[in-house]
Amino acid sequence: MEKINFKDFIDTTLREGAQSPLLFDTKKYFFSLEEKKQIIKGLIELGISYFEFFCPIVNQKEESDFLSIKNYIKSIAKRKIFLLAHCRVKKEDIKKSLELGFDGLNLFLRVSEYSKFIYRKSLKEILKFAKKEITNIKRKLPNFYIRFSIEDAFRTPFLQICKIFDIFYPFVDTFGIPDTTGVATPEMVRKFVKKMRKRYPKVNLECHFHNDRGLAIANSIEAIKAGIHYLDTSIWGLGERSGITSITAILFNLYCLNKNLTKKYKIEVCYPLNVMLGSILKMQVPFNEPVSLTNRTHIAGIHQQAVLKMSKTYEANPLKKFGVNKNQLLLGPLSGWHAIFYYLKEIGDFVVDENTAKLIAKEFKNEMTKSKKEKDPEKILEKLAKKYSLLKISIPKQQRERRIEDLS
Ligand code: HCA
Ligand code: CU
Repeated sequence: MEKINFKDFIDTTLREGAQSPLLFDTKKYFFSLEEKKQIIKGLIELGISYFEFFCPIVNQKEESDFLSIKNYIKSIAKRKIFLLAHCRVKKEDIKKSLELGFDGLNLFLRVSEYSKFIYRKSLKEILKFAKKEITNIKRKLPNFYIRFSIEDAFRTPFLQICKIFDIFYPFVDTFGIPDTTGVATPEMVRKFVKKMRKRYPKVNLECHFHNDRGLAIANSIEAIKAGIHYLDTSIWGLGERSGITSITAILFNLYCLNKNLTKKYKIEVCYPLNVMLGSILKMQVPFNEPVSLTNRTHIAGIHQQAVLKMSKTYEANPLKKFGVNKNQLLLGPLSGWHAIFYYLKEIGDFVVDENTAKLIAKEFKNEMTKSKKEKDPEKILEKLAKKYSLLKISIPKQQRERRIEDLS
């Protein structure tokens, strides 16, 4: 493993995340100002200090929201928070971002053969303009943060990237190497980052991985191991198409790699943060998000039986540390008699022996697989309990609250 140089995450939920198709699927289209504040507050609490915003030139709302958020952050943050504007290499983008008081620019340029046709100016003219702008800014504001990234870096020949980066190497803080189209693999990432580290040892490197191949998380881990300084993330990995790296998924993986890497973050905020986004989008936390209750939900009989006896059998990862502090066994046609026995005794408060539970389990599974509309497992079990004349005991409220497991 190379030396780990990792400094921080750059949250882009309000920029890349706002480009997610989920905002269209949920007919939300954009985050409201209040929701943006909620998102930022949660992320600051988690320990994130860098936030990327749309260049305020995109529309009036982005501009006025940014100004309110900037003030809001001042009122809640106890440490320095960096607000970065995602800008094209264009006069109007840069000028507006400077005027509004951003702490830095995340400049991006497309040069790959798939996108270079979109510019009206020649590449030579654009580079000349960029160099002039960047050196001017740095002369006037030496602490102003500047990142320069080349879009679609993993489909752009390395030497072509170098030709451009060589120009900006003395002037910028960070080089961005985004996998815009999600084509990279961990091996490509490792090699690419190593070459970049060797050629540009004095700047920070930032990566941004799209999840088109489902490799965003694997690529992110590899990039951090190979020595990058910053990684772009969003809550749930929200972003264009299938999104980017989820902040909670990468924190979870870094924790598994080496706990020290997550020391400065309040990782127990991870799950509540995912749930918060769910309440904004009116959706469940995605089933493939590692920091989710789905990842603590057990369905098959053998799994439920094992979890009831020893949860570690199917719960290997320390999700509790990330705020997932309960688990669920869902009753259904795949449940075994153990889960049904447990449910009848511990949740239904019935007096029941193992043999009766086995008989009830058999009937329950039959009922659940019949193609009838009524499939509420709890109602079916109540009905069966009645049929078997099970006695219900009443447990005093205080006693119930003293139970160790959370049965809510
Ligand atoms: C975009 C593309 C981008 C930019 C990343 C960057 C990408 O939506 O404008 O500025 O480094 O994936 O390349 O998100
Ligand atoms: Cu992107």
